[in-house]
Amino acid sequence: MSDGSEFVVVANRLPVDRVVGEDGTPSWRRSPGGLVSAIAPLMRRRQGTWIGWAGKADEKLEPFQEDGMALVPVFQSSEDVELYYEGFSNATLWPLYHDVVAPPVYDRAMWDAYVRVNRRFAEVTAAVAGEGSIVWIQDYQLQLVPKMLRELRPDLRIGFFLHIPFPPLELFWQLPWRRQILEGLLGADLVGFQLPGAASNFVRLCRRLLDARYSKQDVYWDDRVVRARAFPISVDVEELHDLIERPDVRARAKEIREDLGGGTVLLGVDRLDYTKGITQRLEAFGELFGDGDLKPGEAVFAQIATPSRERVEQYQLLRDQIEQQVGRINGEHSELGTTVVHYLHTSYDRKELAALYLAADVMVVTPLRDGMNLVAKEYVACRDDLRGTLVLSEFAGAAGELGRGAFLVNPYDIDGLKETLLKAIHTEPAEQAKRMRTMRRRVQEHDVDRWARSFLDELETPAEPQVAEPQPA
Ligand code: GDG
Repeated sequence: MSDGSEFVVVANRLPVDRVVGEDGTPSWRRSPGGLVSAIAPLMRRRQGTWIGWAGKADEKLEPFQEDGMALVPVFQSSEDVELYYEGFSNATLWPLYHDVVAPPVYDRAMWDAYVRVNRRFAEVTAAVAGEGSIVWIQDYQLQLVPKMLRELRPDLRIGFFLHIPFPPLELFWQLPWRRQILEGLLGADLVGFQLPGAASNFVRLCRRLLDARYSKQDVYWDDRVVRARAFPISVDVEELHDLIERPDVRARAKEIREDLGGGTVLLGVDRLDYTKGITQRLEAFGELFGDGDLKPGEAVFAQIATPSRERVEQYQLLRDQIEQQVGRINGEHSELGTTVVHYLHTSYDRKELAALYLAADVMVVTPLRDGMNLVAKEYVACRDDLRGTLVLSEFAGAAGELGRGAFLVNPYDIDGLKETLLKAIHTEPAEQAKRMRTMRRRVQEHDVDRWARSFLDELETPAEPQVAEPQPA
């Protein structure tokens, strides 16, 4: 065991995607996104290993090396994917943790699959991690792994980070397996959340549900101290800076603006997900034409909705709903040659995304609940010209950091949303610059690299000795 990895990341997915070349040969390409680029250098420096599913059901793969990282695939059968991933992860936990904006499904077969697959992840990790090494487990699909892993390997230092919100007690209480999930998380030494409020929800639940002793954000469990802390995730500022410096990206941004007809460009970029508030923002935008506040050609909305979880029923329903809505808004308000809403149900590469951010006058980010929302931070990171405005939901984690520069909005309040969109559209350049500068300072100083380092620094710091007797439960 001693020659195993000193640093292990465990996530549902491996950080690579399979690509098939023109001659039909398959190969791997590093997945885009901040998490991977923040962790990849750490992995190389520390002889790291990443454990996760390669993305194809029923396929058994041997460990392999890619991009300087050791990758260890975890098997998932089609049934696992259906019950553990699409089921318990995305039809139970996802809606429950996002304010139950859709009804969570409570199904015992899904739960059994969640336990089974979490155990498989724990076993693979236990076999790969070197003596006393650091293990960092990611996200809601793997909340039982910390406890299962600790039972197998008490020598490890275990961290867990939740990328999505952690619900208040009143909602979490619904979950038939609430105790198992909490105990699962308590197997970690450090449980990280996006926001301090989520860490408090967790500590409060440990106290109320498990009678655990606690002191501030520390929970005393099994003769150990489990720290609950907030680490707001961020974006790879350097990667985005390099993208927007490219002449082809600048040229593409100009072309997009011309193609959209020269009016004010509003942009939404989201996975097609019911938590993202896509229908609310389109409704508000459409009504502005009905009210006469906007005229076709004056403003245009480009909504990119990246396909996501397409086999989960709620996602299919949402897709139909949005397509109908876009059809209705365009049918009512567009004119020949001037469409008011451009809806694109597809995914783009990072260059095209950067060009879209540069082309947008108003970035509209209106989730009903979101752990953080990286799109908002990416937009800000791309606007070195200090132009553009951000309309941001109060219910996005990012509102805590960007609230002073963004136009904050309650996405459930359609009139408020309409007013805010108009305000954002009509913001003078000097005011845009002032707001953008405030937001950019925050994002530049708190990038994803700092996020990863601060989590790992905290994980590697030994727990403070107990000074005062913690409160009884
Ligand atoms: C979860 C939490 C938390 C989108 N379309 C394309 C594309 N994207 C990229 C964006 C951004 C990422 O996907 C989406 O991140 P978000 O944070 O906005 O949302 P979730 O996917 O729900 O992420 C969230 C996050 O985890 C991190 O902790 O902030 O709260 O829900 O980076 O740019 N990327 C490419 N093509 C697309 O079409 N390449």
